[in-house]
Amino acid sequence: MNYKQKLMLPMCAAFLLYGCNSEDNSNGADKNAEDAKTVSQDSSTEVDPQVKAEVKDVEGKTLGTVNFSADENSVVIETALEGLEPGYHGFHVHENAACDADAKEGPFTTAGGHFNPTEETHSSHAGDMPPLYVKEDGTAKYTATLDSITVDQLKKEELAVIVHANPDNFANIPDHYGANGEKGPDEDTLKTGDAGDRQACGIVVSEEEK
Ligand SMILES: [Cu+2]
Repeated sequence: MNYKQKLMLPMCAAFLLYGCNSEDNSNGADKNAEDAKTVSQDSSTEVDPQVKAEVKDVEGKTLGTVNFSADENSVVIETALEGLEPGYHGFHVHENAACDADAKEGPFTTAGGHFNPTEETHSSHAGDMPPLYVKEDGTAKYTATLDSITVDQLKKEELAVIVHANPDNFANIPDHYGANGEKGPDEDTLKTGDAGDRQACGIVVSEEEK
């Protein structure tokens, strides 16, 4: 190979590369358009309006917000709350978008029972969420993933989030806890998990309604 031949090789390679590149560019443009399509599809799921509930205590003080967002076939629940009693609290989505702290039957009883469209026993209610754990300083940070409720239901059904005073036993009272000849959980336990009074409430609203 003489000097000229040696010089020609990289030039040809460069030409081929360039030729190849320019072809690639036109394909690349299509590919970019495709990518843009994919991205806009992705962002349309991202901008899919989230659902939120601003949770307030009986005095009307805001304790924080509960966020619901879709993740494939699940709902991700995220919240940071403050001003609660330390320990575990029953935490549910209830069937009415009504948070009346002065309700005759007791604070936030206007929210009704747990969201339970399929009429299951407690622990299988669509509105049942894992309990909320509140730290000694009265704050709670919480993330849970559920496939028992959908963002669509949260958007459309006019619901509320309730924080209860007591832990939730999910109606799990084994028979050997029966007292006075009565065995197992009573009707109230089966319905509510004995989570007690309602300490805070937030109406579930879709971002698109705002
Ligand atoms: Cu509840």
